[in-house]
Amino acid sequence: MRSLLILATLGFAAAEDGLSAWLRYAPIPHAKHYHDKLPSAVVTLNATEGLPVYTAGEELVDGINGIFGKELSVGDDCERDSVVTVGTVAAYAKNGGCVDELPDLIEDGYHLRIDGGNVLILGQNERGALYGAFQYLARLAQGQVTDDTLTSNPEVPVRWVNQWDNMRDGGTHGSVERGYGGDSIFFWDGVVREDLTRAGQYARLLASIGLNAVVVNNVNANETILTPSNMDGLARIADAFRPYGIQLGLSLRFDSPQLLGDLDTFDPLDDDVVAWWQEKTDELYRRIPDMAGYLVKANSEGQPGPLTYNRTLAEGANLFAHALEPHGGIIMFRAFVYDHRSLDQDADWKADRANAAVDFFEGLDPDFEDNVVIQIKYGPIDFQVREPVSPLFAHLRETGSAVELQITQEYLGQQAHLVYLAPMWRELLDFDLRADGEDSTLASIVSGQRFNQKLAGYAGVVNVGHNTTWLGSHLAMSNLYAYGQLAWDSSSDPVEMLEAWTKMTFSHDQEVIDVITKLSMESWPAYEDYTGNLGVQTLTDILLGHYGPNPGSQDGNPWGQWTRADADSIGMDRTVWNGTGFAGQYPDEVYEKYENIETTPDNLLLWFHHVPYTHVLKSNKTVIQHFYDAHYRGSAVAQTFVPLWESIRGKVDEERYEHVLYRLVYQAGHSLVWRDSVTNFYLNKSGIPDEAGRVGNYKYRIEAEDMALDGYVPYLVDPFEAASGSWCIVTADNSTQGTASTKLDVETGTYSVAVNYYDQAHGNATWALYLDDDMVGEWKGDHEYILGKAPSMYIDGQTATRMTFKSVKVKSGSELRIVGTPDGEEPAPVDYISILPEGIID
Ligand code: GCV
Repeated sequence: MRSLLILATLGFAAAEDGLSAWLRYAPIPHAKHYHDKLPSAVVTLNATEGLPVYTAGEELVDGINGIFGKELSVGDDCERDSVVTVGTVAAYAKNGGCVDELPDLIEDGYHLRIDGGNVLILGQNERGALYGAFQYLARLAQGQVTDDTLTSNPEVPVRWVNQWDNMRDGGTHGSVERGYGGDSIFFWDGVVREDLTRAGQYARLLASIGLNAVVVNNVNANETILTPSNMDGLARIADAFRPYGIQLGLSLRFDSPQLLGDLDTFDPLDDDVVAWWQEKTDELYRRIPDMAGYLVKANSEGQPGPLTYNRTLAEGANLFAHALEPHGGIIMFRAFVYDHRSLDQDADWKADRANAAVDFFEGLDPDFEDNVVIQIKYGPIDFQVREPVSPLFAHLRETGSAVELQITQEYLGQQAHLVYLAPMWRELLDFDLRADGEDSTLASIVSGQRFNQKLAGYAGVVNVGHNTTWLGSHLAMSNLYAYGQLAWDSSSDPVEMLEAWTKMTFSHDQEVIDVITKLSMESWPAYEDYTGNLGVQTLTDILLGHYGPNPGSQDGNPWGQWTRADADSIGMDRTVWNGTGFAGQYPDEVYEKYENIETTPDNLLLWFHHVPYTHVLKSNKTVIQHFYDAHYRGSAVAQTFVPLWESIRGKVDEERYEHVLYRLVYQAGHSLVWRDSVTNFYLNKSGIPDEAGRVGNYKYRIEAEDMALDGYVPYLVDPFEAASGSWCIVTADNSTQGTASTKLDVETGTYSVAVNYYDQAHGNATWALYLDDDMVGEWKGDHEYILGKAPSMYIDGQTATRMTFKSVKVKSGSELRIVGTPDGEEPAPVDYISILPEGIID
């Protein structure tokens, strides 16, 4: 039996900076006790350096050493006792192993047999063997040192991730579009990076959760990706991926033949265009024989496509399908097709961006080639906190579809807010579209089972960056982990995934597991509560960073994320009888449910219906009171995240503890910004007061514009609701220090002192807070270097921030003074200061 000498170690330092994510292989409690239940040697079958079985051997050596402190010898005798053998089924059979009894494996599947120290890991292919090794190691890392026999096959063949990496920094929305973890790990300055270490590490993480391909560049693609030197660079990325069985995919720009190839057309039916794409595809496959395929965004948000030439989307997709077919590649063609320039809500009550996907794809289903997969965002608009499942999934019967999920939290707090997404994905995957009146969960459709399609699956927009945390936040990595698990097995449970992830990422300590589970499981409902509820969408500023609150930005523009809020009513009427007709795109049972206001669930009410603010929900509350209550409830939950996390201080390494704490404190403050912005916006629109008297009444606040100002001047904020009382103060110019002071009219006692200010990009202003002659604290406006969220230079809901000093001793009649020093374009803005007795949030 041939084997491989494994000498290398993986070189992943134990530093707790997040780089190793859940693959830390950290020692587990009582590690030594397990030594005699573990293998003593590893045997890899027919391993070649740079391919997954070889990697599997390295991981097993490294993992068992890290977790248990046991060094495995590397041998070639799999007959001897206490050996972990890893390889393909074919290699095992060739080497005399008995495979007669093994259950069937499909592509990428594996068997795992654990019998004390004798462990057999067999993959249907090399990648499957590596998945099996990672599965075995994941069990060990969670302390499961028990005998077991299992066979695991992936539910779907397409388990891809998409990176929206630009070729250069300063491309659309930064180096990684909607990426919050730093610069691209693949590209820099228009070319592929020389050092691709992070690309290999990324592939390792993805392989460990069963994923199989990465589209490395932005769907808003650039034709220069196809220059000869960049194709050489792509080949180097593919080389970095290959040891982990991860394949490379590529986003293409539809008009590349014109931009790069000097053709005077990009018509998909033009012979020269067809030949151009074939040649480019052949060139790519010469460099990267195992390339996974292409991803194309066509006729959407400025990206060109076949419609320019009156060709159908199917003709556009098939252009690439034909070029890829000889090489076995697939084309992921996006359903995110809409025209963001011509939609007009005033001119046409029936206009609706949500209709676009089904309208554009209607009738094309039979026309797509077999190697086309339609990649569909989970909802009809754009990764909102709550959307119904896209009805297009029920329309494609012959062509396979993949659901596009977003791990990067574009509209969901951009990793500066904790939002564990698996519960949302669970609900979406379990949603039954009732196609032809039969069970048709989204999971069954994208597995290809429901409509008997061979190609189908998952595409996750991940957008990791150079930051050692990958996504910009340690806790956000549970989303990537869960995405992989769900793509492999759509029935995976959000809590179980989280617990497994926590054990491997942080600790086996039950308190740590309980705290992270509680925080994470409460995070999506809380975020929905304090951002946009009842199906109104997230209410982020959609014209700028998609981050902070700006409910007014949804309407009055052609982007089509409308709420149609006026003085009396709110919501998109998407009924067939009176509205945009969107509800009619669903199969009958679902259509009837959404068409009828009585059967539409409250959490999607405003998605489907336009109602007065006084409309009474199933909960017996009015819409407007629900808004008020939910925003207060959600932001109150976010306040609890901080003490919860603090309760495990010392049980998590200091570096990651502080990193997470910083973000949770920030989130607690920003959730209040959200609460106040949204509730005041709708109070102002509707004129209907909050029954509980909270909205607009903040008795613990001292408005900065009401303080005595020296060097500071009042500033009217736009949108008005992004400032308490609509005003803040800014320094008179960008070189004058400002002071705002007031005499405190509070009883002597211990308080939390909260300062709401604005941390803009383009400057690092400083603030210092004093009580009489004592400094309470000072801080800098440097979030642009700390939080990965979209930077903003405006004084608005994106930059509004709260700083809280706890347990401050305050004397009645003391002078409170805040001194702001501007820097760059940041005029040290202050909104208000709250003197909060114990337990009060305000
Ligand atoms: C990559 C939304 C995002 C864009 C993104 C687009 C898409 O519009 O804001 O940044 O572009 O979706 O998914 O193509």
